[in-house]
Amino acid sequence: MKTAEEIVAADEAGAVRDFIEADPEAEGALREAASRHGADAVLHELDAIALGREGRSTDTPHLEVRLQAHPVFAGRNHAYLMVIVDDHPAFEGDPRFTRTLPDGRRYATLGAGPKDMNPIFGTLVSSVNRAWDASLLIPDTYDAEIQHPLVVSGEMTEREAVERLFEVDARYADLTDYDMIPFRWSGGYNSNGYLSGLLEVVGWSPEAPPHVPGWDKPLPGAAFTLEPPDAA
Ligand SMILES: [Ca+2]
Repeated sequence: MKTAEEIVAADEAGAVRDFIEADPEAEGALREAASRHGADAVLHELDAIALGREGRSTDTPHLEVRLQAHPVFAGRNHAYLMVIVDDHPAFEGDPRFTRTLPDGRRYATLGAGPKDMNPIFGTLVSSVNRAWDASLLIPDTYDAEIQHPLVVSGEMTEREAVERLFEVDARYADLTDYDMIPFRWSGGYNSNGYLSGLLEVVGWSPEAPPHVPGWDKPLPGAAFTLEPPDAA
């Protein structure tokens, strides 16, 4: 276990939670040392933990996860996620978040679709910042902020919930058969089933957007089994 001085010297935000859990009495001393040394990342983490205890947004600036949908054909919608990190220090210089909203906040999207846009005998692939998801030119027919239940209950930070989404997405092998309109008896899944499956694996069960065929056939957890890139 690291000491408060070591954590502050390295400004190591990732060590703060374990430190406080091991010795709750030492939180004040850690905060005092972090203020003295200008350890901004540690102070930020301490604030996030304190806010989480009050059941409030656990990250500053607030990280926003939005479930969105845009029309694809015949009044049917394609669902995807927009993750808005604004200028949150944990995502500074993060290459996933280079796009900006008109108000300047940075975002990335998570979604899936048929490989090479070939819906016939296709393969379902997921990507960060798919062109059609990340584009602001295609108007959304649905847009709702969603919050992970464990963030609401103060057991997880917004940042953990967001990182978990990207981690699980990266574990999908992009090899499942694609069905534009999946049936229970067919072998494939579509972009909506990808998203409802991803959310389910991460422990998230938001209300479905309207007119999203395939949402009720979530890609099973067994499809998200690749070794995470870090562990390889
Ligand atoms: Ca993928």
